[in-house]
Amino acid sequence: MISLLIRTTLVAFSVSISFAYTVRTANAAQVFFGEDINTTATGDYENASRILSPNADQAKFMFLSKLQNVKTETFESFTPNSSISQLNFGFNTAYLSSSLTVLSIPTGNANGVYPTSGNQTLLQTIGDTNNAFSVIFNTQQVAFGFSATDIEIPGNLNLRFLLADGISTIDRLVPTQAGMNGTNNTGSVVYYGVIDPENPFIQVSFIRSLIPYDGFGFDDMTIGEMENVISVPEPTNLMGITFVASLLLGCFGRSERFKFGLKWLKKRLNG
Ligand SMILES: [Ca+2]
Ligand SMILES: [Ca+2]
Repeated sequence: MISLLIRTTLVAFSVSISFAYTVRTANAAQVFFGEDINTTATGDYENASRILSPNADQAKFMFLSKLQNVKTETFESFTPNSSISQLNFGFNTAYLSSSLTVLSIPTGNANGVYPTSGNQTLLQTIGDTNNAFSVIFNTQQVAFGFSATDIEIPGNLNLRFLLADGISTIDRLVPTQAGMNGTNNTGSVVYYGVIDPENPFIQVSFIRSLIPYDGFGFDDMTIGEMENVISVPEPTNLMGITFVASLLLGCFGRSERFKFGLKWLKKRLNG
């Protein structure tokens, strides 16, 4: 069973038509997605302007609000336009299965690719379909999020999570709408994040599913281990605690037993 919370912003401002949402699936995985569709290009050209990205920003905020003490790779510390194969997340590192270029682009954009933080972004240039690159982690992760620019054809980016057993995989399509029906939405912005405590993973592959030309830009990658996920009491526990609290208040008044009950409740909520 899937419960879906969708918030839609039809026209945030003239150049952004987009949406952000959170999905909680039955296995407790949470997916955070926001997209800002760029409509500033004219004709068939790659002449779009950069746009603000309130929906992608909101998805990123919602994703990060569920995590604590995580580090984000912004690609700002690398030598401009260098080829890299390692990402840094504080004490954690991750590796790229094939080297990619850190594109320095302080202003404007490169065929729709531009950074979402600072001046630099990770560029996956053109490649054959299914020509994936992977991010390989040195420890098991349960959270992964990133922003991307120029994912402008629906269904063109799929993520394959390799689970901790080294065999099982979960595929997750990044559900972009930019470029629907052939519209020129070059330079659109996306944030995608997933938190899946029940399925720790050791690798995420980025798979181009459709059109092989036109580069993708990636920025602000965040990873999280189990200890980084902010836990909240399960609804059933909350119901139980509320029920016990009602009993204490209703049946015992301000007796010694009531004080003991309050102590127990406080310990439970703090623990
Ligand atoms: Ca950046
Ligand atoms: Ca483009």
